[in-house]
Amino acid sequence: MGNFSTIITLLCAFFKLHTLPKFTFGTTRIRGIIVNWGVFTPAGAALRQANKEVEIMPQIVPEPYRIKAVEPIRLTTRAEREASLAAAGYNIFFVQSEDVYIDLLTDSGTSAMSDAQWAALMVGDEAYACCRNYDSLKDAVSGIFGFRYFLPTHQGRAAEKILFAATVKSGDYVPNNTHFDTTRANIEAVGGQAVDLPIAEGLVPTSHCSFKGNMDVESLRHFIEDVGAQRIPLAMLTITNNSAGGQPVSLANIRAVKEVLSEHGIPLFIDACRYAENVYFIKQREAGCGDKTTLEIAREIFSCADGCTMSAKKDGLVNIGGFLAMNDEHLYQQASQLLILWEGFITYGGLAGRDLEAMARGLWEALDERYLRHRIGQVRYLAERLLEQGVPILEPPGGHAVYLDARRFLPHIPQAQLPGQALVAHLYLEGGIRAVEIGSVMFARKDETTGEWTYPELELVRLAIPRRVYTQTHLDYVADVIVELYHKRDQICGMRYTYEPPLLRHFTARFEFV
Ligand code: P61
Repeated sequence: MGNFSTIITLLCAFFKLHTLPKFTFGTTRIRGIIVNWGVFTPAGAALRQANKEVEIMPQIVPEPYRIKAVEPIRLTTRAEREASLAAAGYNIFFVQSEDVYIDLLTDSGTSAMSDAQWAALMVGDEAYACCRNYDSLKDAVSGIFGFRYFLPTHQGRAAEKILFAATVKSGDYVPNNTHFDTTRANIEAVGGQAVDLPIAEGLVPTSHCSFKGNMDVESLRHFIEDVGAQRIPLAMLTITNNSAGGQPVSLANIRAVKEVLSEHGIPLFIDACRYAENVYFIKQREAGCGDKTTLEIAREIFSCADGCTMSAKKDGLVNIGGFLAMNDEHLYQQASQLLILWEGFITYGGLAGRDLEAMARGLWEALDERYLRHRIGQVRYLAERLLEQGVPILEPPGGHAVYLDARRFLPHIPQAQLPGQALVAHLYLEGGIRAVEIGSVMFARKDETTGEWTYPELELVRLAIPRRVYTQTHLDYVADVIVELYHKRDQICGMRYTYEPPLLRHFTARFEFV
């Protein structure tokens, strides 16, 4: 049996069985490995060829850590969950954390710190100015990112606020592959316009493309010609591209974007929240990068940029923290003034000394290849378990989350009846799982004069996987609950608002079932 299993594993690795679509021949699960019999057809052979550049990865990547501290979680009864959700006005943001069994609301600030990071808290130097932990963080930032200057901030959006306040004025434009909502809001807050220029494949839920998070370089070129370089104080690239499903951006795309911007003297800033996950995808998928270390790839990425914003709550593996980094001395001086005004002195930026130390260590840990292999493997494992049972998701899975495609999951519910929100409610009722709607509740817009609604193209439910927190068994549980729900999807009905706030609706709206 051992030999048979090894042969199957090697065959799977060779043929990339798990990334191929399911043919009529169907699939069989053998010791955790999915065998897709369709690969033995001529169509399968063609797809094998097409998939050659995508990485080969076994389905199960064991945890590269063992557990030293545990935090109890409890699966409540169905009746308890019904009461919790009703008390929360059917808005998952208001459900008490202790009433949630598996919390996949976000991967931001929810990581488990390592023993080294917890130990770092004890060497926190809480001096107001020039604490030693600032130096540790400086070493990590210059060692990995390589920028000449940096300023710590309490989280990513604080870095964004300072950057745009210092660079963007009313009437300016900031292009990006896709802006995250805090980035967009901070640009708009100073009168600028945030412009998304993703590649076309990035908007198609089932298109398989190795770097679906890329920016459309030709669109960028045309955009600069149309509005004029003088109205673009900077451009950004978000890696990985969160709003487009956590999809990676290639090194070639980063270089091409930089080249176009350089022709016009426009600086490039990277939204680096999930840069380490992006690095791993580059190492796995981009020609010529397989033999490079994660650190070498990171250095290459940031050598193309003039600065970055960072929410260390993601790939800094901390519960709070961030920074703004840049090469331009004048910008550094301006940003320092704003930091002192809004966050704190330039050596702590709104954080305690102990937070700076934990962040410094977390930044290095996030580049550990064994950690990244497991991390990306977890997301991929959950995605494959769902695809295997025909559950519609955004494909291929990205770096930090699996996105359910609510329009295909619940085709009988029109967007006006909020299918994503209904799915979120039922995931909680069914299994105590907390996910987040990224669809009509978050993005639909109402024309105030006609009262007409415009709905977003994608109606998604994000299952974000916190880093180093949940085990394989937890993910199996999540997959089982979703598959069970999928089998009885016809019984799920839509939702409507009972309270609809004017701004950032998803956080505070209330609902009821139709
Ligand atoms: C998230 F519902 N992301 O994905 P901060 N850039 C990028 C992010 O993903 C990001 C930030 C900047 C979150 C948290 C979140 O309405 C929401 O440290 C690509 O959170 O300030 C954050 O970093 C901002 C979720 C934020 C939301 C705002 O879950």
